[in-house]
Amino acid sequence: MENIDLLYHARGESKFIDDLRLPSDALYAAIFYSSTGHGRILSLDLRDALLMPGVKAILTSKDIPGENQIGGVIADETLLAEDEVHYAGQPIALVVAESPECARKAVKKIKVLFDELPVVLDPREAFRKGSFIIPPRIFSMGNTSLAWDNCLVIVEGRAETGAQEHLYLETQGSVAYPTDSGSLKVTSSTQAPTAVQRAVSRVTGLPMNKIEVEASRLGGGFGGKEDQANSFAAMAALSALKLNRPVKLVLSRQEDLRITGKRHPYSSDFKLGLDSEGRILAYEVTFYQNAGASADLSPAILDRTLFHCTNSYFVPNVKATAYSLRTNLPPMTAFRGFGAPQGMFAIESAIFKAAEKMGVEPSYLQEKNLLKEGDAFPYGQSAEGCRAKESWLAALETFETGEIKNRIEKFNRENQFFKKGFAFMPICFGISFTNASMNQAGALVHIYSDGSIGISTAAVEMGQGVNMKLRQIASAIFQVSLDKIKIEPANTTRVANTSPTAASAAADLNGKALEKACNELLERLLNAAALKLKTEDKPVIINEEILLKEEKTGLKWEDLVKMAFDERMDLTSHAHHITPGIYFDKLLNQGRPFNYHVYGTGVVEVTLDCLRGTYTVDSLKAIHDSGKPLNPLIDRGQAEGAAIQGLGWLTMEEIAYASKGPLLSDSLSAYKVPDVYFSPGELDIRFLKASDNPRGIFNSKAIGEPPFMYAIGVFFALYNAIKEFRPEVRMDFTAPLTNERLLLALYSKEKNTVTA
Ligand code: MTE
Ligand code: LUZ
Ligand code: MOS
Repeated sequence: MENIDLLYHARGESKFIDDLRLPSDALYAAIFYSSTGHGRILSLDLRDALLMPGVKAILTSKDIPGENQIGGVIADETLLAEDEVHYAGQPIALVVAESPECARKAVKKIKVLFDELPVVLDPREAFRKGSFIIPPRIFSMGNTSLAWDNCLVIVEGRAETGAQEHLYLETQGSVAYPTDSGSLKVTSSTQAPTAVQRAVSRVTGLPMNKIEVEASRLGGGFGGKEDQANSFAAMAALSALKLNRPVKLVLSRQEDLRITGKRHPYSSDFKLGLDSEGRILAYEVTFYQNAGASADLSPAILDRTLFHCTNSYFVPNVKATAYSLRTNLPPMTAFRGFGAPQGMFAIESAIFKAAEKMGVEPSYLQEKNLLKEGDAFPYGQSAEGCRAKESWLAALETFETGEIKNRIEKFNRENQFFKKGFAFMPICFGISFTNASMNQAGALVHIYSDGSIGISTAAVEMGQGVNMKLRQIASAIFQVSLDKIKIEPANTTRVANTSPTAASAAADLNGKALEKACNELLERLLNAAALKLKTEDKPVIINEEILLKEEKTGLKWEDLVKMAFDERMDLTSHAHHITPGIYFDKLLNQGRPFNYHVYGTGVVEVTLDCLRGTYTVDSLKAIHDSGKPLNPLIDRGQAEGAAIQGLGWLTMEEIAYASKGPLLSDSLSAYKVPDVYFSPGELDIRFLKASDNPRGIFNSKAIGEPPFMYAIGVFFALYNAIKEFRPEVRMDFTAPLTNERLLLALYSKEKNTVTA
């Protein structure tokens, strides 16, 4: 893979926050956090901790010069607790000391007394108590109450999905440096430098122009650093400002696991009605989102659940209600898919249940109801350039699914204690921040007098390859080699007022801004070349050479740049891009929120060991619509990584909290993610052919999140395998489907099961 970052990673040369060499006067912070899920702070005793040699200060909410507030969407989150704590892991105080070890030792000496208050961990219980983060959100189309009468089959049920830990390799962290004139420079492992800048400004009381935020690269973010890097940067900044020394705060793995929020657990009720031919006529669904103790990005995530509640199906009558509920868990946050996986899991559960009742295969219903060109989504937008059916048919043909099914049937006839299961998983994912104003980006391009190029955008490289894609764009426009192009770290002093690297849209948004800035410079250079060559015709650049009417002129890229410089031309350009034509009415819940949709069809095969409750994912295959991929190898890596991350969410990744709130799965011996042995035996994701996307950069489509959802097929393939062993079983749709749950499904005499 031609991706310069990978070389640095492989050689251990890439610098992450914890690798930064600090000045000798640097100090280190550690967080003292709540050990209980809910309580009033009766007393906080810092004396022993303050007496420790090396401890410079202990900061509490009283030391905050600005606002003790970091809530971005809703102002409901303190940086440091005041008199009450609302979740185990909630930061209460900051110890600043001469070494990280000293700071952590001192943290252990802090004594706190709580008056324990009732702890609510379950979103339905929070619902009964009326603990809403925001008023209910309802998307509707048609009229479901009238439609039920026309349905031959109606199924109802419940779908549950669990939390998920981001497990980025690099934990959260930040270094803050006091600079000239009361300013701060903050380096942060963040997906959102501008959000960090705002949070630091709010907490310190400094204006944004006195806070420079830089993000060089992340050891993964996966959404976990879209909002939640803010607090740790603000803590480092607060400490640096108070002590007037550089301060580093990097979480240990256990601190990160305990303090930070995860993917939102959801509990959902569904009701699906179909006609005699299996056409879906109506769908009602209610989502109970477990938001944790404060809003964070929950409202936006709730919206995306609603946007994706019908997945890639056309449903004429829909009523989807969503509640965001406050509980005593760490604030849940963005995670690859951003609420869509939870919404899609519910409708796939409903379809599975309907298929059971009708005695057909789920794939029969899935295929029958796929979106067609021009079909309306429940939010008013219609499917344009719809590739739902196209990818489905390509999957049937490419993977010879008929053969797979025959092979599986034969296997299941011949084996008593091993059973195979199979499932299709179509996906449809909308590209754009659902908050229209966030769909903007800037790019700053310098061509230096030696012909080398420096590019700044707000795109943060976190392993997804966006830097390589940006270099490719500039290289294609200027027709210069990749090694002439450097991507600078995202920095708020170079590109300001930016959106996070999120929503899979970084290459789209920043790439489009970059394209515009490069084209402007190219235009200037070509005009200069025409002047020099004394021609009315427009020269072109190909492979660093200037051509006129397809003839070489002898002028090379470097000569042209040098000449333009001598002519005192501006070799810098800045451009701003906004996604055209998107809008959304938040009262009517209608509009055109997405620039375009990504489609695809996954195909999954599993083998279940019915004695042990263990299984292997034999294959995960998909035909994925990535437009005309900017970089097919990077996109394949993204698709494979996303699918495996999804696989973990649905199967082995189980987060457990104690009844008072503390995280039980707070180490990597208690929380397992898929490794190479668990990965599908065959992982074969191919791109849908000839599928240009004029709305994307260079006809590409966003890739980061959509393939995550293929893994939902694994859940239903496993259910099919269980049914082969125990045909009468009727189960809840509860993910993750851990080995324990599988064994219960295979053998439990009790009703862990619900009847259809
Ligand atoms: N890939 C790697 N290696 N590391 C990451 O942290 N984050 C994912 C995805 N792929 C992530 C990743 C998420 S949640 C998103 S939104 C996109 O990358 C963001 O980057 P993009 O907009 O450039 O696709
Ligand atoms: N972040 C956000 C996202 O603020 N809005 C979104 O729509 C979104 N979608 C996916 C991932 N992050
Ligand atoms: Mo990704 S959840 O948009 O950071």
